[in-house]
Amino acid sequence: ATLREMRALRDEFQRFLLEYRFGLQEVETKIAILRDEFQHMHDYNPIEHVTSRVKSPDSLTEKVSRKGIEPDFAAIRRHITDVAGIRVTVSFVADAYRLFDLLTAQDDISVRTVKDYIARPKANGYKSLHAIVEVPVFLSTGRVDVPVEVQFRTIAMDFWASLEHKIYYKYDRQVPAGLLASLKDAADTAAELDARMERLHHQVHGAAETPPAPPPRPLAV
Ligand code: 0O2
Repeated sequence: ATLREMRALRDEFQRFLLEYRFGLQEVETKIAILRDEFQHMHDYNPIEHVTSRVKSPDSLTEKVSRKGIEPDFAAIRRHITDVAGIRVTVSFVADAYRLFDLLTAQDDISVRTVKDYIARPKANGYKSLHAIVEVPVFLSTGRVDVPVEVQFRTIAMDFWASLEHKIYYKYDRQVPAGLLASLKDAADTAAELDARMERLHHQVHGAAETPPAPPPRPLAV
């Protein structure tokens, strides 16, 4: 490729990632507003911490090759929906669903897919509530709808997932059976801890102080 072509490719890649960064900022602001308003209205903060990342070029190219996706920006846009990712770690399981409901009910957000690994954990024990949402971003060139993967999980689920993630890569995705069984067992212990903490929380604060959950509604998927 000529130098001019290489520069054009670099610019296109930077712009590609920039759109995801903007999408992430929009969703981060929405989560921060919900947190601050919750604190103000209910004197209660359901969010322990929030982390976000735009997928690194390394991990993006690895996924493109692993999934056999055409290496062009349009195909990547279409098939890889976790270029922008935000992880919301909450205190209790009920908070994960409450925040999910509040975010996805906003009328500039559209929900593309939901994977409820809290209700249906993965075979290895992984739990989290995942949603791919699309958020509008307004650029000088017009509106783009950017997909952002939002993961909601409790501190216990996050603790488990971060250790499992390290083990998974340490063993290059081939975790020995004994270790897999121990991890599954640890996931059950984490779930038990979540249930106990939530019961304790209710005992201390009583149902009255906990903001009511929104009315049930069909998932928009
Ligand atoms: P990283 O390093 O966190 O970015 P796919 O994304 O195609 O592999 P799928 O079905 O499209 O899988 O998405 P899914 O199941 O919603 O999972 C996407 C993300 O959820 C992962 O991103 C992880 O962050 C997390 N996740 C899913 N399953 C597990 C698991 O078993 N253990 C742990 N620790 N995390 C999990 P990445 O890109 O794989 O990794």
